[in-house]
Amino acid sequence: MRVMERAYQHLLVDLSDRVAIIRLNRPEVLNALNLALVDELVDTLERLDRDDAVRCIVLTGNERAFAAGADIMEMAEAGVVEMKRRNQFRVWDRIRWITKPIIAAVNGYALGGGCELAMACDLIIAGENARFGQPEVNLGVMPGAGGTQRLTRLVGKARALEILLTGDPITAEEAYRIGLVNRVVPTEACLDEALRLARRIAEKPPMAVRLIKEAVYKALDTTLQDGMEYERNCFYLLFATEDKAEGMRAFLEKRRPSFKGR
Ligand code: DAK
Repeated sequence: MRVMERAYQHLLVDLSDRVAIIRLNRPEVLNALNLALVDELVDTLERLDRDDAVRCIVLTGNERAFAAGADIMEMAEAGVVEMKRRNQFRVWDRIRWITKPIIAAVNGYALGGGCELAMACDLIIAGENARFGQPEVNLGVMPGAGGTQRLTRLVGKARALEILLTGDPITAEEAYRIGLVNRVVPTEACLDEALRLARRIAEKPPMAVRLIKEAVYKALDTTLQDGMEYERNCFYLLFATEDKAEGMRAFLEKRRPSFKGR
């Protein structure tokens, strides 16, 4: 495992087998997402996205919390002008444009902005002790980083509204049942399971992985017909890659392909 040489304030970042691991690191406040952490996280995601040594990213917290939400201390005294001036959501939106797959490994609390951060990732592996929720309503506000939008798309109107209107957290099992997470594993196995999945994806041809991710997000944003055309053009594009030639040749030669990302 290579510790990525760089000074981080609120993150720990490692690289192993072409998988980057980002750990949120404000354990004293259950990884509450302050402005500095979100800035550092998004900058780091963008840097890893440009790094050819990285093919997949795992984002995690600790056993007690993935993240218990935006930092309430930082918002408590802020008025509307200050919140608008901070323009926090513009930073957050940049996560959407990361081209490499991001897997959230969630143990403990994933609440408010923490749940929104997990949903902004592409896949979620949950430990048995994970708790997902959008408790903003209990603070007199509402989600502001995708809680009403992504959650509704993921689990449907009725379930989303119950979670959003009560503010009550749901268990990992329930999150699995309603399609919010990919799978539930024992708490201590959560990161390993996410890494195992990430390493499998890291072996795949990077350009195909990238275009599959792009096309799936397109499906959430467009009509079926436009999405089908988008998919087809992505498919054709892959015929320009060396990895397509390698993948098909390896199949015909009955050997494992070795993808180069070209
Ligand atoms: N912010 C700041 N500090 C927090 C925090 C938070 N969200 N959550 C926990 N902490 C701190 C606690 O204040 C406590 O600090 P000390 O008292 O030790 O100094 C420490 O973490 C341990 O927490 P507890 O003592 O409360 O631990 P418990 O096990 O008793 O309870 C809990 C755990 C998770 C049930 C509880 O801490 C809790 O209810 N936390 C708040 C959860 C919450 O309401 N989350 C939603 C926040 S609003 C944005 C993106 C999103 C948003 C806004 C902007 N951008 C795009 C930038 C969304 C808004 C939110 O997320």
